[in-house]
Amino acid sequence: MLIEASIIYTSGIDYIFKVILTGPGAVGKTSLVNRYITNTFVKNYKITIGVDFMSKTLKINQNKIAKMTIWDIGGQERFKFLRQSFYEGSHGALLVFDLTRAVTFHEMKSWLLELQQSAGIKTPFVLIGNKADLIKDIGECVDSNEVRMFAEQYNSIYIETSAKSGDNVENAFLQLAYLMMNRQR
Ligand code: G3D
Ligand code: MG
Repeated sequence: MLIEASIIYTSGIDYIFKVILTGPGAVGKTSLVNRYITNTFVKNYKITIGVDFMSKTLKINQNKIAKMTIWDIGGQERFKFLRQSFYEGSHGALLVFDLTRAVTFHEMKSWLLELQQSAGIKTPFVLIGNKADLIKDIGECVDSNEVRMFAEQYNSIYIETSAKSGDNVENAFLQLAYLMMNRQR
C-alpha cells in the first residue's frame, strides 16, 4: 500500500532535487525558505537548530515538473565539521550573503569551496545578495560589479532578493532549478 502510494505521488515529477541554502549566519537563509515555501516573513523566530528541510514542487518550463527538497543549514553555519553531510548529495545551492554586510560577500569564496569539496566541483549554484529592501535606506555596501564578476567566473548567476518583501525569491529558486535541470541533461 505504501509503495503504491509513493508511485502515485512521484508520477508526473521529472526531477527530484536536493537544494541547500548556505552562507554565513543571519544573512536571511531561513527567511528566504519561509518566504518561498509559505510566502510569509516571520520576525523574531528562534535560530534554527540542526537542519530543517521542506519541499516544494514547481513547474520549470512548459512540461517539466521538479520537486525540490530545500535544506536550511540552520545553526551549523558556525560549525564547519558538522556541515559535510548537509552538502552531500545536493544538486544545487543558493549561496547567500547579506547586501548590508560586505564581509559576508567576502566570505562567499570559502563557502563555495566548501560546497564544491563535498557536493562536487560542478554543483550549480545561484549567488544571492539578500536584504535588498534595506539598500534604499543605507546605500550600496558591496560593489555589484565585483559580485557579478564573481558569479560569472563560476558560470553562475547573481540575483538580489528580499525575503522581507518577497522580491525575486521565487525567481532565485526557479533559476537554480534551470541550472540543475541543464546539468542533468
Ligand atoms: P539566517 O537563517 O541566514 O541565519 P535569518 O538568517 O533568516 O534568521 O535572518 C536573520 C535576520 O535578518 C532576521 O532578523 C531576519 O528577520 C532578517 N532578514 C532576513 N531576510 C531579510 C530581508 O530580506 N530584509 C530584511 N530587512 N531583513 C531580513 P532578526 O531581527 O530577527 O535577527
Ligand atoms: Mg537560519
